[in-house]
Amino acid sequence: MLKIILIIAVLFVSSLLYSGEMTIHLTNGTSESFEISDIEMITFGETPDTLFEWCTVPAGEYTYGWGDTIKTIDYDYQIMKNEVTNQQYVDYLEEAYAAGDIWIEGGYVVGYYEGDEHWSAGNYDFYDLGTPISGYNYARISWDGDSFIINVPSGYNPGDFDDHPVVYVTWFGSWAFAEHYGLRLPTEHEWEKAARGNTGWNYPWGDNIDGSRANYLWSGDPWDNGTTPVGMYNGQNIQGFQTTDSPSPYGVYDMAGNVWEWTDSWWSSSSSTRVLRSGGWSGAPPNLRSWSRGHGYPATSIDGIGFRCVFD
Ligand SMILES: [Ca+2]
Ligand SMILES: [Ca+2]
Repeated sequence: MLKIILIIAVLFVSSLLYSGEMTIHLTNGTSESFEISDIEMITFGETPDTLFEWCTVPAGEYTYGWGDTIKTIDYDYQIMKNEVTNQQYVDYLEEAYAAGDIWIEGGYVVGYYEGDEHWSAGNYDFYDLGTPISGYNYARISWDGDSFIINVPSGYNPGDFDDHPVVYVTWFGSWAFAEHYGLRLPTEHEWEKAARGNTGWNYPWGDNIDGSRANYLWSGDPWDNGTTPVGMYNGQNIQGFQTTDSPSPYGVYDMAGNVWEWTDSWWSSSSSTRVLRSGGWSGAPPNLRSWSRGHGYPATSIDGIGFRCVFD
């Protein structure tokens, strides 16, 4: 409950800057008042632990690649329990837009990237605004001239896809989100360790896959074909569909399927493309193996790619 109050408090603080007192109404009918001075130390960008759910990946050995090579990461790190959702990305866009860090240009959210060994510093596309493609069940963020909204596919209601993973975000847009909150994108090694630890398994839970454990093409979930709510495969029955609890050895969800995930790694030493991991809703099960690699140019913006973040 304290964590929930703190999150709500952060949201209120941003709109009640410099006012003396705020009241939070709880769902049980009671309310609590805070002096702003009690909570003024809590600001966006400084409390990722309260804004997102995290799993600890401890230092140690892990299996890497199709040959299950034993490697070691010698530091602990935190990885998001779930893929970044549409609502979380909209929250970021609203804050970044208000701060002047991003703007709208040619149907894209555009912002500044600091540059690297392959891509010079400058302005890049962060997100391809638009509407969902007919026939597929995922949402897409658009700009209505005043704010960012989550466009749902036909047959759904506003809000239905708030907790689905964001798609159409570019590597630059994923990097910018991480920067905004003081986080970073995982390397593909950090990603794979978080996905299957030192098990050598094909998937986060074992060597075999079925539709109760992950979202892939025609996997039988209620959104075929499209995204599923993040963390859905936790043993729950959702809309009559029974899932099997399928976390990674460290408790991370959707490390196989739902959306491909950007990493901070280059495809090869000479490549200017970034590595993608996880496989997604539009692909076959072999793409979902923990060691499967994909890649894309960092400005790629498509319906099957999202991301999650890490911090040390
Ligand atoms: Ca599916
Ligand atoms: Ca995924």
